[in-house]
Amino acid sequence: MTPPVVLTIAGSDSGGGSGIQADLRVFAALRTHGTSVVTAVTAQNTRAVNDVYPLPGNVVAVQLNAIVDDYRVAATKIGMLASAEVAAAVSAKARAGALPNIVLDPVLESSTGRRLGVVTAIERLLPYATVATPNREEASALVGWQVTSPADMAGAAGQLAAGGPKYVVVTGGDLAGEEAVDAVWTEAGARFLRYPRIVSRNTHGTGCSFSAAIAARLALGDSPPDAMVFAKEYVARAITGARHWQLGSGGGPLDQFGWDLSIGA
Ligand code: PXL
Repeated sequence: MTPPVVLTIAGSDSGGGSGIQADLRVFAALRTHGTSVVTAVTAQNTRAVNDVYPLPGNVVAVQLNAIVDDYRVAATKIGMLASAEVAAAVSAKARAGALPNIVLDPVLESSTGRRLGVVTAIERLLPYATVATPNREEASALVGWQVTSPADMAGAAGQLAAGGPKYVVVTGGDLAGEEAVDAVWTEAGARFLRYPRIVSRNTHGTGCSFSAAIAARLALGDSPPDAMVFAKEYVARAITGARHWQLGSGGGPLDQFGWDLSIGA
């Protein structure tokens, strides 16, 4: 059977843990065909993001044209938008209706504190997104107040949903506690996704993998709420699979293939 096509619009991570490289592994693991538009090249490893080079807007535009002129894209994940110029090229295609089922991961900072995205650039894309997946820090930057507790996360998700995306999940995996809690906003209101916390130093690319898994499941026909529930479980299993990996001296990636097909069965 021909697999559905998923597109990721994101940054390249030379270390292979996050960005385009993580997204394409997720798409492959979930039996979809991954296509990719590179928005920036980063130089990084498991210790730090050393450099970020946004690509010129026209280089992003020609990649987008090549994909949408030929493939029937079923869902689109948007990650790192490191310049206003890149965001303009992407939002032009979104406005034209060429990017279906957008899952927007509003990437602003690496876990090591390097600035990767521009808030105003992300705000341009929000109205076109079906699902947005900010973490607490990203949600705080977008709503303009500090999102701290799970109740705050639900409030921020609702506020962001009023500005465009029908579904918003604010991830709280960085909050202390025995469970990793995410707040989901759907047209039916707020709910929480919970999973027992998995202790691992290898969590680089968690947010990327979560949003990519949602996009892949949308492409396979899931409703957005089902896709979010699936992605939560998928990422938990991917973290579990890489718990004892030692790929570099710092925070390593997830095992995107460390899951089994029985999820959701
Ligand atoms: O975690 C967000 C992220 C997204 N995309 C790229 C990154 C990172 C974090 O390091 O490097 C390319």
